[in-house]
Amino acid sequence: MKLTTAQFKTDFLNEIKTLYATDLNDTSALGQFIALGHLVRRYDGSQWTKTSEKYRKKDRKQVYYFSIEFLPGRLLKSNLLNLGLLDTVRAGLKELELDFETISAAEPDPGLGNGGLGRLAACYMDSMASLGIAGNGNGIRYRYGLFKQVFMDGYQVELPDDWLRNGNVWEIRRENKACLVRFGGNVWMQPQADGQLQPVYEQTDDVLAVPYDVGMIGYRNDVTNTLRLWSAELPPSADNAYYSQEQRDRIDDITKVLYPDDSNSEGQALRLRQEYFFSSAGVQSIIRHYGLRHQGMRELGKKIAIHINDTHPTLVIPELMRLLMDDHHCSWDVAWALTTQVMSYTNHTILQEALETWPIDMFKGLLPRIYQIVVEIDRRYRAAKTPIFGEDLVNRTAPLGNGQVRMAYLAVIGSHSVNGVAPLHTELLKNDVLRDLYQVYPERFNNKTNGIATRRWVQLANEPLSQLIDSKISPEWRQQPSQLKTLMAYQKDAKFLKQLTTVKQTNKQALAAYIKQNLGIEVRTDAIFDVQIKRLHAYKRQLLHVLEIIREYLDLKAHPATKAPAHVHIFGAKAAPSYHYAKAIIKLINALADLVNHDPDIGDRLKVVFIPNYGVSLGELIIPAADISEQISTASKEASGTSNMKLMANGAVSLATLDGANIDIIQAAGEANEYPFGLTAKAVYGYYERGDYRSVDFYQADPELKRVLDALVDGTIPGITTEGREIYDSLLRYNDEFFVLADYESYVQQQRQISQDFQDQTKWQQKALANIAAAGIFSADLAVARYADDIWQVPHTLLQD
Ligand code: 26Q
Repeated sequence: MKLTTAQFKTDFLNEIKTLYATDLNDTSALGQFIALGHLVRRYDGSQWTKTSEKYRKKDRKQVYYFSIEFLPGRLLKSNLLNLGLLDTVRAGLKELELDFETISAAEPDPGLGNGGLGRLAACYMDSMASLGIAGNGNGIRYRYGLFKQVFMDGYQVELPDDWLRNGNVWEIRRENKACLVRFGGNVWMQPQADGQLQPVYEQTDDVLAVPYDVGMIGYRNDVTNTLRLWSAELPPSADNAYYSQEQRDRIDDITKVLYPDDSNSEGQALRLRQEYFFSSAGVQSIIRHYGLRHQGMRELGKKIAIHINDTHPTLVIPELMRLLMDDHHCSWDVAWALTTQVMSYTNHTILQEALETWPIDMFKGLLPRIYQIVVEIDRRYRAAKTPIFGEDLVNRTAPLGNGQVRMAYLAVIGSHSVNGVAPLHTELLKNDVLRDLYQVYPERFNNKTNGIATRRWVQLANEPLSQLIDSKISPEWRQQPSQLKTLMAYQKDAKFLKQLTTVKQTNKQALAAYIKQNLGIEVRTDAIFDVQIKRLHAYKRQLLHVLEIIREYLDLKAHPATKAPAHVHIFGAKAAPSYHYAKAIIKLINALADLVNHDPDIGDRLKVVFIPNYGVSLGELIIPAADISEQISTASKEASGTSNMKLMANGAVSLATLDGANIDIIQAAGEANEYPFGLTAKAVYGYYERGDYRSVDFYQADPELKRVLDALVDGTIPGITTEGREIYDSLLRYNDEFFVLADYESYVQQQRQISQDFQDQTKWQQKALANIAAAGIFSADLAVARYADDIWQVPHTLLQD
């Protein structure tokens, strides 16, 4: 949209006056942010309305992306960028003697997700809007987001994330679109005059689902889509009926807090209530919207697509069946055909313990009608497939088995498409986790490699780099990241490579200032910034990185004269509050940091920095400053990874195992421009099959490794008597489940290589450039375009090369 600086200033001052009945000098950064937010909402308002009208007039097929997590990050800057107003607003604020960055930092960062899966959903919302896809998000408006992490005595302590304390400028509460979600009670089927069966519900707990809509603004294309987040409230009947405090709490609890676990399905009833709550509310609202302009349900498959982001929203399948049969009087066969036509499912994990199952007794008690439908899905699946595939395979793959509802199987059976998130991951789904279902439905399986929103992760997070890129190639890359590949023409341009070093320096200075201010640690910006930012999990192997730091420390102590570039190891990671082992690793890292950072023999040559409370906003600060991207999961365990893509796009080189999308990153940027190491997935599976992995052998064969491991238990690192022993035992007594010791040597070798290569900055920046130039293929726009073409079958406006 068009806006002059003068007009913006007038609008902004008016907004301040209307909101606060005072003048600018009397407002805080937060107050200024809220005013700006309101103003942006007004600038966007007509575009949002027009988008819905346009979709309605053209009767466009709608995509609904169901996800129990969305991690959008702060929206002020990205909304301004996408509306084309960022420069105007910055200039206007400057004339008012205000600093845009300060105001922007006052925005709370909504932590409505744990990590990769939630952030992926947010990147895809951005891309759907930017590609003109009629895309809608559907999720939960958690009253409290992911906990805030602080360290006390080196231990993680969790504090509540009260992100709504000052309200949320971006949301619109639409109480007129609320609907009821039923839990518990009894249900029985009553025959009608026409012979049809109708459910009669008795003594249900009814919850009112109230939607809050947030605009998802496309990149300079006049499109604003909707992210709809549901909040649980008392039903209207509560106005004239008695609800005990306990009943009120039970309702409140449903959307009170995000589960802080991203790997373990513990079968908690509240989690199941959350899942059904937003699945049911979302599907009800879809069907109501569809019903407003269509006669009957025949066209449903042509007009809507529902995407299931991991198994958490799988109950959309029986819920749609319920609405089609009970409310719209479809037969089972018609309802089932429509449902499978509409649904598609993405799997994000191959970890067995992360696959969701629910005890049948709990499920039946909480969702009696949905349970009846799942029983019928199960019965029909068995009847149809047993003659073809035999009883054993069908028993192994049916939605009900071992007293459990198996959500992943239900998702595959009820969808027309199931995809993994990187080529290796998809192969492992077919050959391992979902191998039996792959026999039954081979045509449903496909890969959709993850992608990232380059707009947020490069254009916004790294403005110095973006400007440097603009000075060399056409700014088209901002709309079409695949154009970044044309940067390869500057591989030999010494001046350009120097400029890349300067950009990196600038970003490192910004991060160093944050570290100094918040942690009191001084780091050299000519050091290697070696970054590992992701959830703390044994399979992600932060421990392997820690062993390398211990090695570097012992090496510097033993050989003080060693000439090597300074090394700053940077961690950002939250542990699930109940994940004991992950918390022990956090304590270990903090204890090691204490030791290393205060050792006068070490000085500024080695630093360990664990930045607390890692999240989207800190990612935007850390990623542009990274030289090394640590992607060191045990091969086969990380479905894809997405921080690997963000770091690559910002010119970090990957120190990476052949896991998830690392494989594709290494291939895209060229092996010579990365530091691959470690066991392949095949080798890991080989160990499983033969059962002959013995971690102790590695300990005994390598005296340096032995010295490093002994440091965990011999007092070298003060303050970790219990944690050090636990970790030591996990590696040696319990045989090192994630093959840390098997990969140690090749990892260390690459770290040594890095220390050498970093000294030649020209060569180093050539590698960085190769990464930046190749990162375009991991843009979320491309990924979403492939979902649109292959799965959702909706048009989009992606510019092709
Ligand atoms: C399940 C049941 C009960 C409570 C919590 C959960 C739960 C919550 C979140 C299970 C899993 C998650 C999140 C998983 C996740 O983030 N997976 C990551 O998804 C990324 C996007 O595809 C991949 O890049 C990562 O490899 C994958 O780990």
